[in-house]
Amino acid sequence: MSIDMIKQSRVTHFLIRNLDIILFAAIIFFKLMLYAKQISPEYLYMGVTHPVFASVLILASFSMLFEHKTRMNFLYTINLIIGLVLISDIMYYKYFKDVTTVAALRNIKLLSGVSSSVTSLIDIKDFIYVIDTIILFPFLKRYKNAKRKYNSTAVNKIVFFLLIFVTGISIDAKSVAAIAKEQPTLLSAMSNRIYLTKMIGNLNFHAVDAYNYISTNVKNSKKLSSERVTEIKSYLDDNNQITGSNLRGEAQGKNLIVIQVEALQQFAINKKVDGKEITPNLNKWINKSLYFDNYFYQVAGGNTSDAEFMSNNSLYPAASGAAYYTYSGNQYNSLASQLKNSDYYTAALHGYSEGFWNRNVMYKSESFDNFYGEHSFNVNEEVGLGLSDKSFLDQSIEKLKTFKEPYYSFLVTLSSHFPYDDSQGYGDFNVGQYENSILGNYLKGIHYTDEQLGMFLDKLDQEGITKNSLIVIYGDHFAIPKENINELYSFENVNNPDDLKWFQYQKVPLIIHFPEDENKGVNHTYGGQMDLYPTLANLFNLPRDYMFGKDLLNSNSNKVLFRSGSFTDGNAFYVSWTNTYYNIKTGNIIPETDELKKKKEEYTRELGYSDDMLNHNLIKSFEGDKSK
Ligand code: GP9
Ligand code: MN
Repeated sequence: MSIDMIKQSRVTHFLIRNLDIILFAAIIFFKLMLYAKQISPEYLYMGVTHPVFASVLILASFSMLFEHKTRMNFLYTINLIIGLVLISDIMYYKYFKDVTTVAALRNIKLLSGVSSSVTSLIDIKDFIYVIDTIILFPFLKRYKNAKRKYNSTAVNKIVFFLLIFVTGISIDAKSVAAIAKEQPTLLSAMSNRIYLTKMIGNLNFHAVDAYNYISTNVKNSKKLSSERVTEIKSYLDDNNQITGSNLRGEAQGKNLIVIQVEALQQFAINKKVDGKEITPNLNKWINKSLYFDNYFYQVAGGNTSDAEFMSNNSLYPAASGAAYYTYSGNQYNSLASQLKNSDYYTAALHGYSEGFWNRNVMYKSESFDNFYGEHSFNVNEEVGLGLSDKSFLDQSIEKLKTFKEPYYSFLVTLSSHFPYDDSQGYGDFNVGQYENSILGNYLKGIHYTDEQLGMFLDKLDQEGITKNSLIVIYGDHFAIPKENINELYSFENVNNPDDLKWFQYQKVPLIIHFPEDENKGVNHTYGGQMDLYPTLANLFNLPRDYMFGKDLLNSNSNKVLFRSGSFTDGNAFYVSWTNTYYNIKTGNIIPETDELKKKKEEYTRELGYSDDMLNHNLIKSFEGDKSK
């Protein structure tokens, strides 16, 4: 027999001996690519073949460690499990346009309202993910009982395992590293799970999610000492002492309508471009409202969801990732829960995918009675990221009119979303020299959203809703990212910008409109999104428990603390990444005084307290202690 023939027969023997693994790999690869296609109806990113193939290699590599019969059982079982996971993922996707996570499954009870809708989406075609396990079953038995002349040695098994495993891991690592470079917080914040799955495949997504879930739980498994718990509790008791009665209960019993506006950055307020106001409607409403012009966004890895989290709980964002994802199973003392205790109906409204930022789970944890997400709206017009602000706000008014009063409605807009490139949707707004720049596109986008907000607010007026409602409007976070900040500086004629100057542009407007335009004026108190809940607690005469923020209407503190550890007290600004202090008035760098050092240490402790609150679900323990 020639050399070639010997080689040929060896290869044939190798393929026959490992037919089970080859078949398994082909079937799983097919299923994963079919799933990838189903969640990317518009365009399948073919780069996903690499991480998908890598994830199959990794799984297959473990089978090399087993004897023939065990190996068959292992492969068959894994194939069945993956098939069932893909069926559940497809059902979840069809309803939420999202991917299930451990946290979502763990909080499945929180999704009870939609489980029937999700299961109603089961389609017979989806059983393609498991049909092979039925067809292959008889062959499995025959192949398993077939006499084996060759059983590889333990060394061979380990060598083959390592070869295949390391190959799979290295291909996978390359794909995951690329996505981590493109969107650094995505793997920990899991804000856009569908995008992540499209990039790295279903198995890798679940591996990342499982890793996040386990690492958070391992980190939090250490029980807090009773001294630490007592220290946190006394800090919070002290921080939540009532510090005044200005406007206390002023809005008690009234409806509360909070509108979180996507990327509403303060620099656009009361400004013109090419002689025309950028936000004429907000400017008009500011003149008949209480306006806070030193109000900062304090978001971190959770971006928009952090803005919601802070505004509704007065807890700092997660140290990494998104609290809306990592801590969605915690108990909260949220604004909705407190208003519900005062017999309010509470609803969150947002015209985008319910699973984005894990809102469908988190709003339940925040005790909202209902969440009107994308499926609750007629997506009859899209501007920017999805349902147009115009259509969202028009439809939302009709919903508000059906709510049992008093109600708390938390609305989150969408159209003015980075990179603000839907110029057609935004309509004509001349931005002069800023045309075709991020800044210029933003001005168009926020001008469009301002127009819709103006119509919404005027309609509330016409419907008589403003007469017995408190209306709160604020921006969720910056609009112009750091990489485009020079466009903003040139628009603002800022020369020699430094970190202090950058921070001074990280404000968002906070507008509080009272019935009959009462209490209007400009309040210069330095504050941030952490302070909204305590301020509303004062206005609605709600108890103040477990809040880290201050009541902006009854505080002489100008403290604003950011997740990065940076802070201001209204006179100095501390920039944590350069460990530098600035005098706000003079703009000069100043030395660290004992007083500033003490504040820095106190504020660092405070962030730690908030982290422990989240990591150890302390509100649940504190509330449990109360009921004893
Ligand atoms: C998505 C919208 C945008 O629902 O809130 O979130 P962002 O990308 O701004 O964090
Ligand atoms: Mn946002």
